[in-house]
Amino acid sequence: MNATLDQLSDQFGIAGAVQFDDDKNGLTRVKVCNAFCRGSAFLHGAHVCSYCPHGADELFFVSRNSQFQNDKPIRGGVPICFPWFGSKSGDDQAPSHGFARLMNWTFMEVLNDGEGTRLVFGVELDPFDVRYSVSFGSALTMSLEIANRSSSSQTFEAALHSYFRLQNARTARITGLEDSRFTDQLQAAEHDATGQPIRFEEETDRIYHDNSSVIGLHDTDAGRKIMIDRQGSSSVVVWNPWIEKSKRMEDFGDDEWPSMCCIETANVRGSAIMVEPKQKHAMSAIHRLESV
Ligand code: TA6
Repeated sequence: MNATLDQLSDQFGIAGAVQFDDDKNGLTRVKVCNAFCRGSAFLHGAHVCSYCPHGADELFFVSRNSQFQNDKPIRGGVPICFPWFGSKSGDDQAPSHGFARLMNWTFMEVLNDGEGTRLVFGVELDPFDVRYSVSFGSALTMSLEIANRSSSSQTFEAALHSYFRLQNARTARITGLEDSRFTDQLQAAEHDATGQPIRFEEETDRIYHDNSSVIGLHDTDAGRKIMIDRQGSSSVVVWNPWIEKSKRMEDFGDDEWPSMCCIETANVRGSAIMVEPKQKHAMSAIHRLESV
């Protein structure tokens, strides 16, 4: 049984720093404001939807057409893809990107100190116990811990599917992936490293493999860059739907593709994780806004 809004506010609310409310669709949201930033996340999917350092613009993109319903994923922010990525092999009825982003997570803990505000969410997705901590500070740190509570080894895929807001995807570029081979998901083709930063000139849907570099998203027209550091992740997914795919997504505006891109901290396909019985695996993403 999930806690009511009053129970959440009584147990975890901190005046002026951590507040709970229900959005207009009835989804419970936790809002954070501290010396570094403001932000928010829904208990639905443990879905971070906002991170805005004071004096800067919002980091994340959320579609104006996004649905905020219990049985739908939110289009934007940071959907959690788990325990599989994309379609589930052998089960065309399974939800895209797994169940985690469709579930109502339990709010478990809050810590508000000189470093910022850390929220902890939890959900059980048999045979896994999942804990997700989100720290809103001078950077945004998201850490997904997967515990295998079964007596046999288990394999899963996971991704923190961050939708970044861009002034202009046509002039943006992504560094840190120049030396990594990648799979083009659109052509199902394997490619060697290009040696070049990524630029968006068409629909782009790529899984980069064996990469542990710091990724830089350079939003040239906005004069800002977002640095993405990762721990426990060796895949990176890069996506921009471009013109035609945007038209095919009902929860995404036809004209929104220049205003966003996804760079996803992941372990997918050949980097899927096997966890031994009673063991855990943690994957973290740190997003830090810098001016250029
Ligand atoms: O991360 C890229 C991707 O796998 C794309 O293929 C696209 O489908 C995107 O995820 C969004 O997936 P969703 O199920 O949220 O529509």
